[in-house]
Amino acid sequence: MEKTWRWFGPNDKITLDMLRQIGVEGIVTALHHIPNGEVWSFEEVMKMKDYIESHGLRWSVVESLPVCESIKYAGPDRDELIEKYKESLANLGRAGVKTICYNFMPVLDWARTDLDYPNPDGTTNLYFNRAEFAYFDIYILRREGAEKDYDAETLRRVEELKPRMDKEAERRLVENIIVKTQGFVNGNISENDLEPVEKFRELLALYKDIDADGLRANMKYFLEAIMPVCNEYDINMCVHPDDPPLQILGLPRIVTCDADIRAFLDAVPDPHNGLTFCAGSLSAGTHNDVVELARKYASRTHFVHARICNVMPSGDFKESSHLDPRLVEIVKIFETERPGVPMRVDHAPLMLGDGEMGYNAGYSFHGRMLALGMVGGIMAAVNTLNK
Ligand code: DNO
Repeated sequence: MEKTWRWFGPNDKITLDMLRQIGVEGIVTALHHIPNGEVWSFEEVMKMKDYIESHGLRWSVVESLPVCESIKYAGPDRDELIEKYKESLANLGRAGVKTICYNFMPVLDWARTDLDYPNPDGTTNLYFNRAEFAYFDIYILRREGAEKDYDAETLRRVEELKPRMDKEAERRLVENIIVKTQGFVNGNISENDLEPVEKFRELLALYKDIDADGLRANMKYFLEAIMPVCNEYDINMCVHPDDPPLQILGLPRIVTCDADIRAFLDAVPDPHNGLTFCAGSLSAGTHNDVVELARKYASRTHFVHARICNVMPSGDFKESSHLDPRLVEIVKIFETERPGVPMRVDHAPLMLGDGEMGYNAGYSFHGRMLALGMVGGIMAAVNTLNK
């Protein structure tokens, strides 16, 4: 696999020169300064590409070219937005940047309740506490009928949590779930929003009449519309699975399991319609056998996210080590079947001063560097043993 790294542009504190020193070969980035829905002009694309190349690296993957909400819920301006999306794709294609990661998750891009959960060894991790998430849903968002979506044990934990949830604890939860995890990925809510919960409620309301089938139809509509451009420029689209791969907040979620993946691949049977194999997202659902999924969908995978989660009996989950045996198997599958496919490590712990650096949640330097070393080691072992 090609060793890539998610880099957030020239303002990222982690520089391209640093990345070259640690064995990164390709860059995963986006034009983060261009607002969602606006065209990425050829000039802007080339500026980024030249900048990356002037540092001896290549722009391997776009993560993400964001799909606007209005395309997802089929708003009145969706055709206009799809035309703009096609223009951006054509400009990327002309520039030779041909692997595009995107997601089709309504409203929320990814969800965690804790961004610095302490580990016994002094590092910290991202963490998803199901009871805290349910507390957010029931008592902060006050979504109608929310309790019905949780099992009795989770509801019991929510009540246990309640006395500890003062204003500060609530503010932190809001910040983690809908601000800090969303803003930097071109999400809907940014650090500048004064009423994030209110804005979030309005966004959720846009989906009140859309079920999974409705969302599937909208995804198919979008993919069918862009496939001619992908064919013309040989662009591979790779959808990121829903993170976590569960139904949450009453929203439809359609990339959560084997059947979902099969459905969107079959809906638009074009090899350019593919998958970002995010082992971490898929492993956060106990219904998924993530190694089996890797085996099954390697041929339709155009981009790999190397990380993996441990799900506890409570439904809480946490990132596991990049040396987890399941990840070793997955690396082996892709290294054998898809040599050269871009791979980036993801969501590594904060360690050795990472915490003070103000990095985007999940995107530490030392933690990711160690993870890249681990995954690189697995790749080298697989290649040696395969000979
Ligand atoms: C979080 C990421 C996601 C991912 C997007 C792709 O760390 O895995 O934000 O980039 O969902 O569109």
